[in-house]
Amino acid sequence: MLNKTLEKTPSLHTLLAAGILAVVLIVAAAVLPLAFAAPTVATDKDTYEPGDSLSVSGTAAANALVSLQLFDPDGVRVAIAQAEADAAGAYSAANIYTFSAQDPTGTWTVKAYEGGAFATATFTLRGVVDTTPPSLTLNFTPLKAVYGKADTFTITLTADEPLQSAVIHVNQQGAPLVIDGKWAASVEAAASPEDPARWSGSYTIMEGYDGPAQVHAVGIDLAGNKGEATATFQVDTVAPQLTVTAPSATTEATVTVTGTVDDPDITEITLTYDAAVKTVSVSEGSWSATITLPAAGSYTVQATAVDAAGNVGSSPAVSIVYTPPPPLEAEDIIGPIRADISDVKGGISDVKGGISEVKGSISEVRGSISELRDETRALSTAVSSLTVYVMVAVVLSLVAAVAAIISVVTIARKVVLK
Ligand SMILES: [Ca+2]
Ligand SMILES: [Ca+2]
Repeated sequence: MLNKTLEKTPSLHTLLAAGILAVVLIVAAAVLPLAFAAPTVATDKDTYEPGDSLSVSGTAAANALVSLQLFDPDGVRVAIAQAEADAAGAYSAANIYTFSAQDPTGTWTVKAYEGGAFATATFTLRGVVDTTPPSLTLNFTPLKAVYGKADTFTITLTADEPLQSAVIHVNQQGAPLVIDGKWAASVEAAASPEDPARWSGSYTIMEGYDGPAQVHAVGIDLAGNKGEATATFQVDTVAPQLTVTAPSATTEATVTVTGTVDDPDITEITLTYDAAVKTVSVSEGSWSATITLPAAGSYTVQATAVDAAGNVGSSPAVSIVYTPPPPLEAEDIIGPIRADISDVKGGISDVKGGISEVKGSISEVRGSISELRDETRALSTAVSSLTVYVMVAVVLSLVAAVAAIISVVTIARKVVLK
């Protein structure tokens, strides 16, 4: 029994060996974490966005080399780096990766390997936070300089980014903004199925108003930023007013018709007189036309004009009764001719008297010429007689002169000879 008991009782050696093993295990448990510590790793932020750079730091064995690897949410390794721990086991690696807008958002992982062990850290990459309001423009289709009565057109709001919502309001000058408790001028805008940045709706001009209209649009981008845009367009729902003035009765087929139009931008009107149509130019709101009525009868004359917005205005219609004078009798034609012949005869008689007077004058001129001739002859005779007298006088003068010279010479000689 004793042997059996002894066989079942541990020996002193066995107890000693078990005690030593326990001590070694306790010591090993206390020492090993220091000698073979697993590395640690941490990122400098919890959340990054495109443009940010990733820096990590951690601990490892003193002076150990730490391998760092970066994995995106899909498990794709996108970067590797290395860091060296200092004597105290601390390491860091700055800017091991810079995130771009193309990087997938979500949970990323960085792993640090050292001495056959590794540590992991996770962080979040989110998209760029949009704080920029959308830039909006407004367009009208069809685009008109002036929109007229009941014109319907499309107002399109275009943004530089997709919009989650858009509201368009129109304020026609003078028109009520609210009718029956509803926004009278709101436009039901909807996004284009192909382009969430384009929203449009149709608008119908409210009748009875004239002048500029304002459009105000608000668009909200996907991040909730609000953009605004304004535009104006011109409204004219008032038809031009015209007058027409014409003689109520005429005996002439050709008559002059005049009138006015109140719209200073209208340059021509259309004049109708029954089936006939004539386009007439307008100058400073007035117009004048000469029309020829084709036959006797009563004519209805009316002027019509269209303004830039397409509004049509017409003058009141006026009547012209054309009654041509009765046809001419034979005496109506012969009588004036007879009077004309009589006048011509009187004229001829006057001409004859004139000729007679001219003849008398010619006769008188002839007599004068004859008298003049006689006087000329007498004058000629007188001149001839005078010529003889002058010559005799000259000869006598010469003789007297010679005698005088001879006397002087004779006297001189006597003096000299003495
Ligand atoms: Ca934006
Ligand atoms: Ca008008």
